[in-house]
Amino acid sequence: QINEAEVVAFSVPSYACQRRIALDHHNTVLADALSLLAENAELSDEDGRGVAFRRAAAVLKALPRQVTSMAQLKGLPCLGGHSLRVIKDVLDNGASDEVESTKRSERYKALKVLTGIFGVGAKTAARWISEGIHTLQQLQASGHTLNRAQQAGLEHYDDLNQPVTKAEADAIGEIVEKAVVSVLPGAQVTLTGGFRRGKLAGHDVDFLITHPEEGREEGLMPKVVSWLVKQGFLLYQKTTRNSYLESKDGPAQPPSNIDRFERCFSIFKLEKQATKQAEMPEDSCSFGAHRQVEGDDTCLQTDPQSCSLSPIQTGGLCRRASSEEGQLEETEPAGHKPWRAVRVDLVVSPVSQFAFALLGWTGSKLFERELRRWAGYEKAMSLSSHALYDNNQGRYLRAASEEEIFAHLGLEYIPPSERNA
Ligand code: DCP
Ligand code: MG
Repeated sequence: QINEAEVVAFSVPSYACQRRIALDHHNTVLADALSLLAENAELSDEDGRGVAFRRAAAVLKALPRQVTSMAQLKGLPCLGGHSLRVIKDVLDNGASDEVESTKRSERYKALKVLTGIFGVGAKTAARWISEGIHTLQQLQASGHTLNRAQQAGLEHYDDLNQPVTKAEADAIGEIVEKAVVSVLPGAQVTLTGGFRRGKLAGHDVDFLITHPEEGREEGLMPKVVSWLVKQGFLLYQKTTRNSYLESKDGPAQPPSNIDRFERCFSIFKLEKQATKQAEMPEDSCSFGAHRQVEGDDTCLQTDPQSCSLSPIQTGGLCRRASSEEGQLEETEPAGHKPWRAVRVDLVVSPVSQFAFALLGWTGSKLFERELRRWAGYEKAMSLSSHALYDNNQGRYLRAASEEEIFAHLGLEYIPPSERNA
């Protein structure tokens, strides 16, 4: 019996950017439950509710021990009534009815399937669902005209819904590096996004490109892209222009989360041989992170729980683990093509903005949101992936490193591996 009066309540600072959140934490079940509700809210175009659940999950991720009683949560920030009900349900019954029924709901499943198409967001998916379209087959039969991104998304659907491994990210990094130095010697490529935070898998690979001499990076993206196209590395690409203009008097544009760097959304064609064997963990079942035997992709994992393939690919089962007596089975179900499609984002930044771009593209998304909220509400500053503007002083604050930006913001420095809010 727990004497509630003796329970020591946890304490956590209000903003996620004040906390150190490693990938591993003590409350996975609770955080996963809240994250699923956050995802469902985001897929339903209810971003406000989504953020509330993300913040609640991020508080649980920051706790030093597993939560065992509601009393421990007293006084913690960001835990609203709805989140507390979900937590209580999980603590009392082992699972939350709301989470379980959401997972089973036709609408959630259809939203997952349709937004799994590159180029399809929550709004488009909702429109299709209202027309009775719940599956890829129904979408194809509907005769809807898809844009170029969505066509590519559909064409490479299975590949793009397989998690990208660190080994694959590194293999792509080598190609991007080669492309970049070929067209501009001295230019530098940095891996950002989830992989910079130490994640072992991601939905895409994010790179930031710069040159140590200001201005030399101008016009770099089209050159890199045409090098990659010429070498046959791109299955799809769309480049957007840099439209950011910094004025001396203040932010040239109202503070916005939308980046204005030269940016390329692409789909890479990655030869499977290019993925280095040595970097693959042997005990993992995520696609690509398995042992290669005689040049074929095979997985030695027999526990379906450790398979990170999405249920879309596996129909809810790890295909490899479902083979008889855990026999080796090939990963690629059809075609045996020697390559796979991978989503890659490239961003070019002038070196004067590099630290801001690096901080802005390392994530997590909630960590970024919280940094901007901290800057605005607590410091009267506007932070973007380009600059930091001090509204009180009426000037931009320069920074050559992420450490300097945290210092400007009056925050303790948090390294990338602890920004997994
Ligand atoms: N980002 C941003 N604004 C955008 C797009 C991205 O601030 N419009 C930032 C926050 C993200 C980072 O860039 O953390 C990379 O975006 P991803 O969507 O690739 O997110 P992650 O890399 O963190 O996750 P994943 O592992 O799923 O790729
Ligand atoms: Mg990413």
